[in-house]
Amino acid sequence: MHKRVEISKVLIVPIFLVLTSVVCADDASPVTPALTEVSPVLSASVSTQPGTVVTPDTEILKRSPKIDGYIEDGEWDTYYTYTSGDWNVATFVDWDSSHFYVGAESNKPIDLLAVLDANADGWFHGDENYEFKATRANDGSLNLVVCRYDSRNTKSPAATPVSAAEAAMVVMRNSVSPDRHVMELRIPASLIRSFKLTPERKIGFQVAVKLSAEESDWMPTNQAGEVKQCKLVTKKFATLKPLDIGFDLRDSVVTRGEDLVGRFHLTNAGTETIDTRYFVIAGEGKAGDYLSSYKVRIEPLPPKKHLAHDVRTLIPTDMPVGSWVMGAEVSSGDGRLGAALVSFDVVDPFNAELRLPAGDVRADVKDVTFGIAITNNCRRTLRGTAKISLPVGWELWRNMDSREFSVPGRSMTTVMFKAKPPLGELGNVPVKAEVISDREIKVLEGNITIVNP
Ligand SMILES: [Ca+2]
Ligand SMILES: [Ca+2]
Repeated sequence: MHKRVEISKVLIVPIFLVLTSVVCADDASPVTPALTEVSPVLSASVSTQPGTVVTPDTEILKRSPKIDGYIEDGEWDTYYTYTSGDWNVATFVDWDSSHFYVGAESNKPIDLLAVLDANADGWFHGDENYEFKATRANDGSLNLVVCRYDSRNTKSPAATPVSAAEAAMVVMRNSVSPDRHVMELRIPASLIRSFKLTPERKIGFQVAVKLSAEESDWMPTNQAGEVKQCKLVTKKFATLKPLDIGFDLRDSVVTRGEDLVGRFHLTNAGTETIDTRYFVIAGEGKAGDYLSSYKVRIEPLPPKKHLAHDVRTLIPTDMPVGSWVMGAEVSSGDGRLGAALVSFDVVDPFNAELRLPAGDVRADVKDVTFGIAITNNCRRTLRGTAKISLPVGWELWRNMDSREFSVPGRSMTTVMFKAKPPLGELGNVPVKAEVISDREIKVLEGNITIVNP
């Protein structure tokens, strides 16, 4: 009984608050509003005791927050929360295929220090070890300093500021309102050597905050070595035993206008019937603003019985590119039995890239080849038009400045154009291209350099 109560506290109660707003519906029919609070439920099991220790959620979920200085409901996943006296602070962390994200929200002005040991090797030496420090200036504005740990010629690791160009790769936005001080940071993986953001990767990470100006007051620690071993994940599950749940997506990458297809599973691993009544599947957090939600009634699940349900939801054309989360939760007659979170990526239907001659082009060449590489991210065939524009005087082969193309699902093609340079052409030549497909236009720009032979 004690165990039941404990789980109820972290899992059942918060889910209950969410689902009371879901109205009754027939089997598999769309319902609104979507579930929006599965994530706090799953991280609630590691939430912090007030004023004592900080226990972060070391499983970092794939999700793309919007870096605008405002933390919205369902935008981030909580790393830890901390309360001391009348100070309340929450820190947030997420990742996607190209960025690592850190955020904080406090009812008082704070400084923030994030430390990253990208290889999780515990060594703070070399260019996979970074520190991001946002401190308050005298006028109250925040100043971000990005440092790399460099051990060259030193006995202990020293954090050395990176170049201005590298520092500019990190984006920070913050906002201040009465009792609400928010900061959001976006760190590109390309800043950090060998930092490939992939599921199940382990990283060393810590985020510390402080109210005072004293360097010794960082909470929970000011020691670089005290990073937490964290894992980048794309799924989180919480269930009441003996129920097992699973949630698999056919593709973890979908384009706008396509269906996100998945399968939700339930297994009774116990010896008694579980009183399962229904489950809800919906976009979780901000994804709930874009995706339909479903409530499906089910029968109580006998011992050893397995149940699977296919899920299909349209990714609307206005859903921004990035990583999002689907949530699922199962309920019994008197409470919630389990919840799942699964990340997926929304991408453009296609990507296009100019392929220009590598290096300088000699003025006496017969012609120059320009390529437009088109990657179809959809499952279906993509058709469209590729156009090229060159400065006056360039002679395109057969005067052909546009070509139709067709790319099979999930593959790539290169559309080629050949053109002869005008006599005496030297120096920089701007090249412009357009790819039009699926009511989307991508404009590409580049240049080549013509030199004397
Ligand atoms: Ca935001
Ligand atoms: Ca390291």
